[in-house]
Amino acid sequence: MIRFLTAGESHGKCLSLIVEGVPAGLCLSADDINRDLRRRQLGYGRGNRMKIETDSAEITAGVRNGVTLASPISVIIQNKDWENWKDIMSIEDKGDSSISDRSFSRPRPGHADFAGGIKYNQKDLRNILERASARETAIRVAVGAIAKKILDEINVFVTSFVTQIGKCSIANVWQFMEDARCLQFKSKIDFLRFQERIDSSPVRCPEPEAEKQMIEEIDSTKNSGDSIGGVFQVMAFNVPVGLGTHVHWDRRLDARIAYALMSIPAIKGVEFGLGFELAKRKGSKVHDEIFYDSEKGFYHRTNNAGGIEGGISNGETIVVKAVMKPIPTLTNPLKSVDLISKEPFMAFKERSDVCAVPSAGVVAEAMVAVELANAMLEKFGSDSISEIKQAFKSYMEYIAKY
Ligand code: EPS
Repeated sequence: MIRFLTAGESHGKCLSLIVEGVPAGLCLSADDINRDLRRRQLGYGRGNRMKIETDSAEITAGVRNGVTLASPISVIIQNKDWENWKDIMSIEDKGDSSISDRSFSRPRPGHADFAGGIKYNQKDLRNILERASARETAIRVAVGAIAKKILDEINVFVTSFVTQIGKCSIANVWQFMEDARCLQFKSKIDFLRFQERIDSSPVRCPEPEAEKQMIEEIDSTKNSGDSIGGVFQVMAFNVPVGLGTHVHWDRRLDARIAYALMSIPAIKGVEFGLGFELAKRKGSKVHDEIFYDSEKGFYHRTNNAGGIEGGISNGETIVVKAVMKPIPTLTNPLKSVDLISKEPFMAFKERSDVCAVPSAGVVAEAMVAVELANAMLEKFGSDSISEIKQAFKSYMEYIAKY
């Protein structure tokens, strides 16, 4: 079972990760992590922070000669912006009055500032902002990249794309998914080609017309001093039937994935397959009928369930969407109250992103990958990659003969 902890403030020295439960014998290098770190930094609508940072992972434990040892792995990502903040964010008490230069007490509606300030008895809301910041998601992407490496061993691939920004949405998500189904991703190279097609779009949307409208939407939002959210879809390909279980509430695969996605800052809703659309349809128009073919075995012709039934993967692509609310830091701020003077004021404003939905998709891939890797380790063993591959092989032989 993979367990991880992260530490780090947005403008602190670095972000740190300790991840436990990664099997022995997995080839792992910083480059495996850096590829996804770069993907998270991209996306139309990001603020100036991404021009400062070039996120890069340093593995400091748990790997020897490029191979995991089954011991805890630790990873660090330096914050380059720390140079500009080291007095304000100093760990040691320097008695420096400049610390108050970046203090604030006017919470931004929609942010953790207000509830966090009261809960932790902090008058300087920077003490809440720094940890609540989505900067922490960089290190989540690092743990996700390790989980993806585990999933690679059984040819399971996870990616995402943006389906909606503001009112602009992709017209035919299902057509795009059908194209992807046809590719089948027999190898990682096939999969990476598909992923590059998505990532080549500045908003990570593979439909050119929707992409154009999304970019215009972000531009007009920026011009009006506002922020905007949207929806992304995460897909996991080649997931075998039988990950997760119906037998207990906290082991259901969809429940675990939903929890993991809801833990990402600004995510307010999650849906699998047809999701909320299911409410409008009759059962006969929803459930994925089951077929058998002597060559391909059991299969479905539709995937309205999003690849999970009864908390168990059913052999189809796992399809899950999540909605991200608009970022709370606004250039034209909303009304707030100063927590010290209790006087009405406009909320605090600081450098921020206008839209971070394309990046949030990459973070969501990471969280889905962690949950899938966990379900995989639970089913096929978790001590060494060779043991897992052996168990996986015999399970697939069993399915073929079932
Ligand atoms: C982020 C870094 C942050 C923000 C953003 C995400 O950097 P800074 O605060 O220095 O601009 O750009 O965080 C938020 C939007 C937020 O609400 O905290 C990053 O690395 O993704």
